Amino acid sequence: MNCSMRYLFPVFVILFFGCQTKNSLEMDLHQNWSFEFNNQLYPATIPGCIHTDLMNAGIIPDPFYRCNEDSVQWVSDSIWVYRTTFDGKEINKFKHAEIVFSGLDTYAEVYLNGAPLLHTEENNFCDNMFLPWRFPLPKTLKKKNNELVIKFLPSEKINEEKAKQLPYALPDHRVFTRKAPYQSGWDWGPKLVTCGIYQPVKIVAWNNFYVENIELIQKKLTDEKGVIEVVATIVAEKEMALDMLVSGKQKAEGGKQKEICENHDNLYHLRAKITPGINKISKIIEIENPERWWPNGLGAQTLYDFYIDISTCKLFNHKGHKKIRWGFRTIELIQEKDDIGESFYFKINEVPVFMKGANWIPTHSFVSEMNNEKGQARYKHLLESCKDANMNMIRVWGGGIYENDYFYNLCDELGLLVWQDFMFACALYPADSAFLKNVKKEAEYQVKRLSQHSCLALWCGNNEVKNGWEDWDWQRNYSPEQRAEIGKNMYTLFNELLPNVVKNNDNRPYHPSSPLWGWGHPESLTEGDSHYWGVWWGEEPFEVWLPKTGRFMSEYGFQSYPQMSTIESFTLPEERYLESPAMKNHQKHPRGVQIINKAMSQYAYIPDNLEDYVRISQEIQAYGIGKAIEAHRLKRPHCMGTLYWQLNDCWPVASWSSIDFYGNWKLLHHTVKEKFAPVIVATETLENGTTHIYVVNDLLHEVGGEIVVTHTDSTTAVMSFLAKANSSSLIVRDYRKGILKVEMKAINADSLKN
Ligand code: BMA
Repeated sequence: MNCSMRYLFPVFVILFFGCQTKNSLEMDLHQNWSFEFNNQLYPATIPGCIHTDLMNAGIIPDPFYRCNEDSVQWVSDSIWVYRTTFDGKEINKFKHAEIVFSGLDTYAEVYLNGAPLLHTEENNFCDNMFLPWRFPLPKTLKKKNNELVIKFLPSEKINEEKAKQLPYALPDHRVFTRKAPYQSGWDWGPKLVTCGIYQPVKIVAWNNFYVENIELIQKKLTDEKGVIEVVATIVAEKEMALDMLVSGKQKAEGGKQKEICENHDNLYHLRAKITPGINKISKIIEIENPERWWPNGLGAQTLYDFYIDISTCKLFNHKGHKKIRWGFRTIELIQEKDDIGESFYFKINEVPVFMKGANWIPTHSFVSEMNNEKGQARYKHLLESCKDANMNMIRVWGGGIYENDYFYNLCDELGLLVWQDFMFACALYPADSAFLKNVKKEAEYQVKRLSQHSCLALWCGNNEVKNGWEDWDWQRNYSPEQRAEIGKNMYTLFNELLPNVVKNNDNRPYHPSSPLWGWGHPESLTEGDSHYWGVWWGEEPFEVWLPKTGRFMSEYGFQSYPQMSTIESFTLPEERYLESPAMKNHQKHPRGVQIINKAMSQYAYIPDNLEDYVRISQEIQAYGIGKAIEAHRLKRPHCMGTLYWQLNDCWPVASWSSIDFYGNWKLLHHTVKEKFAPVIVATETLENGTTHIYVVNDLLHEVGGEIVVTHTDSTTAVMSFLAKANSSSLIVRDYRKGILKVEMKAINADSLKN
């Protein structure tokens, strides 16, 4: 059961491990919470955050509505105190007990019955939103009404204090706190710097031993054999013998399950001796002829469910202490010098795969809203929409959060590979030893957690930090010595610390910064990944996509307005025009309207009413991004991936998204589905007006069919084609001028089968 499921069913759970009854206890602590405001107590929802609690109490209005965002800024400046009570009677029966917070946002002091729980050498308070926090509880608790108090300190004030300690100013002060960057406002998101117990909290108590973690490592994979190692971390109070048993089921598409080992006790059983303190025990498991997990579009997402039981005697219940799902696949990032520059592409199961997908931002301005039932439905809809639109990769962008397990489980099931940024974006970061130590703990925790998902394909150090440093005019604010120091700091963080954590805890590839080069550099077209923002930021026309295609297009995009019902959700009827304060507050790009207007006059016209403006903005966005996808795909193998900016929104807003905050597909998402189809026809118009016609075939076998060319004089021409497997084939060279459209017809149905 994952954390978010527990949140849905907040009940006492007592687990029985082994022969001793009541060896351990796990108890959710989500009840009876309140927060203080003006010396009064109000009920709090846990997991949750201060903004949603204040909204529920009727103290602040909905920040998404009209210009309310501005009127709730005071919330971020205050100290917020949360409290609850719990009984100690059951917990006192155990020798060891801990309170475990899966996530606190962010600076928090924790007190139990008036005494601080965390005053270590390093920390006076919790200081990282991306880490769980565990505190040992005193040996004896009060039978009733133990009071737990959490005091959240305002992160922005702490940022200002930390900024003063540096001899030079960094471009953005949010960097001093390990907290979701987008809360500070983005060019598609409101500024809502919240705080709270945003993830589940529980009490864990045990006697004899406690299973802290179980992980699975894929050691080797061939067609004949899949070798994995199951490693359990166990905390014990005394020397004892333990049994670990692993059983499993294989689950192919369609939900069919079969046992992978019939005799549990003999096959994957380990008896280990453990000693007081932390122990690691491991067992190698070999699966004969493993079926592979494939990304969406290339085959089934076969997943094996492994159930791991740990006990002091051989009485297992075979339900498993922990279930880990695994899909056998290999992942490589190929970066090799070639006659263009240097390649940047993924091989999955030894096959070069063209990546089709989008950039993912957090699905809500309040992270706590992602863990509840509504949040899970939002995840499901968005990720299923990715699969529907023929995507095979999602980039979790570095200005948001490391997503919850529910997200990665869905990606495993849907065949969506994940490009995972570490949470650093568009800024310069400090590198003092306390900061680096904190980041190291965060990276170790997140790498271990996410390495357990077959979908995870790549770790990337940050979003646009290198690009920002090289191209965004920051450097002129610093002396040569300061520049050298900042450069060194970036190197320490992104080229030493993070890759070392990845190397020591995972076998995925690491890429220091996305993009490798900013879009003004010629190298952005010849090596690494590229964010092409000449269109939009540079106001260039869509026709430049083709010559500006790099080796892997990890960002590019164009804005549109969300549909009228979404606009209606945040405006009064009389505010439904572009220049109204409410509409302007929901267009965060400084030149957004101007850039859309320019494209409208170039490709259509600027309408005089909002309904038409919304429609035409979506048509232009769909046309423009559709053209980009065609260009990137027809240029394979020069280019081997295209991830547009951005899939989704965190509130109702005008943005680059293809799906709005309420889950409505914009026209773009329909176009993406078409343009990401396994086989498409794509065209390249040359300067002399003639056209090259390509068929791009991502399938692993040849495909045959017909192309229909319609001319401007309404005549048509039909041509048959045979397109090579997993490539882009030039079918017609220099086709005459005067083409209206080119379509693909009658693909040989058999050849579409995998
Ligand atoms: C990209 C992203 C975001 C931003 C987007 C649109 O480069 O990394 O920072 O929202 O541009 O401007």
